[in-house]
Amino acid sequence: MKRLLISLAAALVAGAAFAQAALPKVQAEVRRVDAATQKITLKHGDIPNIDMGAMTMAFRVKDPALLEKVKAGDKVVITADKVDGNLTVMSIELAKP
Ligand SMILES: [Cu+2]
Repeated sequence: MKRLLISLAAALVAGAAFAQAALPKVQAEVRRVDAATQKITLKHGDIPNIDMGAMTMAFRVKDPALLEKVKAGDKVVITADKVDGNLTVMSIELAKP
């Protein structure tokens, strides 16, 4: 069972990585996580794929589960894109120290 779960998790990670391969990774720092509205406020660096310079702003998230991995103050690496006209965080992971 454990082995199956690990395989499943690996497949999901591989699938996610493939889907986001085209989006540039962006350094950011978490300022606020709002689970109720499913938004995250990030101080982010340049996001070339959506023509955005560095700033602090709130994003929607592709999946609410992304918010469970991080908290205010965390240094992270994100990918972001425009989804139905809304700026959306597509992936988020803790930055390697
Ligand atoms: Cu911005």
